[in-house]
Amino acid sequence: MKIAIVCYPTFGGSGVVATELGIALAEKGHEVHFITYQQPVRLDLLSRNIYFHEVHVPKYSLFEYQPYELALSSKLVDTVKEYGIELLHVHYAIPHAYAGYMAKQILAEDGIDLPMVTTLHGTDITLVGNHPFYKPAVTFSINNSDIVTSVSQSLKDDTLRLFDIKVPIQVVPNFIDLSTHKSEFTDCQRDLMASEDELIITHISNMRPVKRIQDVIHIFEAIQREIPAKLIMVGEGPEREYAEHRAREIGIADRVSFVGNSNEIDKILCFSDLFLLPSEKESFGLSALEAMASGVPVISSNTGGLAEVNVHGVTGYLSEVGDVKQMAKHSLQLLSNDGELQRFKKQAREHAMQFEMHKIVPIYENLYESVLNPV
Ligand code: GMT
Repeated sequence: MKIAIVCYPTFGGSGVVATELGIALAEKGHEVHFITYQQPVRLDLLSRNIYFHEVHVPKYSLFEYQPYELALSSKLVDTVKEYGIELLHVHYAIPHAYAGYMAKQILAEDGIDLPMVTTLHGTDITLVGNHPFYKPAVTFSINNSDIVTSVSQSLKDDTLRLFDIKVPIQVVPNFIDLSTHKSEFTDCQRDLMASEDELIITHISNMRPVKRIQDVIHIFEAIQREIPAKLIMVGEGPEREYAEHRAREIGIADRVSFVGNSNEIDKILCFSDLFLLPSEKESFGLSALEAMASGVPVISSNTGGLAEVNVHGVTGYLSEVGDVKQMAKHSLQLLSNDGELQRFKKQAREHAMQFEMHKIVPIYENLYESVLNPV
């Protein structure tokens, strides 16, 4: 199949999932065209069957807001015509499904049918898309997609509750390539980050308010009072500065490392003992799955789809959003009992296998087939 994938190219769950899906499809022999404004961060362009088409938005001083959707729709039309693309898969409804719909209509004028698969990822539904300023356009573009998928049952439920949806939504969970996440913990260079007696706690996110990274700092503060430990904060975002300030204010700055965005997530997770994800909202929690795949138990909130990924009492623990005290208690329970910690590490990795890439990618392929060759 010749497939166009539209996604956000930056660090963030939806872009990561879209990129990994494209790579997996290309490895299976499909021709995959990424169409976005920048090369996706996890994309290696030297792979076979992979193309990248950059969307340029020419700046014009009349416009206070440059029309990205328009440029994206035009790029889609041109790329589909030039490469004979058969199917479009857009990740994150805003504005991708809307731009995709426009491209579909323009191509239809030339007698070209371009089926569109829209994957809903989270805040496109629960936070941004739900805003009255966007809602009619988001509802319209979901209802006019040929196939709609959501990354968790919880996100599907939210979509049906918040929007007037007239088409079926299929749940296709996010996935992980387990071969890139090592299962043993001997060669991870943990001495780079901590001394022998210290445990390593990790948080990875794009540090937006929805991630509640101030909770991460407070949970860690309680942990390190009882147990020698270090906290590694991976990612960049608007809340980082405040969290750094808070760590200094409560006197734990020397135990917290903010390392910025990283392409070596698997390396960092390899030497981590516990992963913290106390988010306000999380439709799936890809970073929690990545942690589990590396055998790192997860202490998380119980919002959205997190309970579909992190199993309470098996792969980690879940608490109400904002219940920092209980999250710290659960963390200490695990970290202070090595037998228990090892058991949870093993269980986390085992559970992550349910989301193994080779189980999930064929679901997308079957959906593509069903729309290209309906019975
Ligand atoms: O940051 C992104 O690019 C997407 C991001 C978001 O804000 O919507 O993440 C969402 O999609 C991920 C991949 O499907 C999920 O793992 C995240 O849980 C989800 N984030 C939220 O729902 C807050």
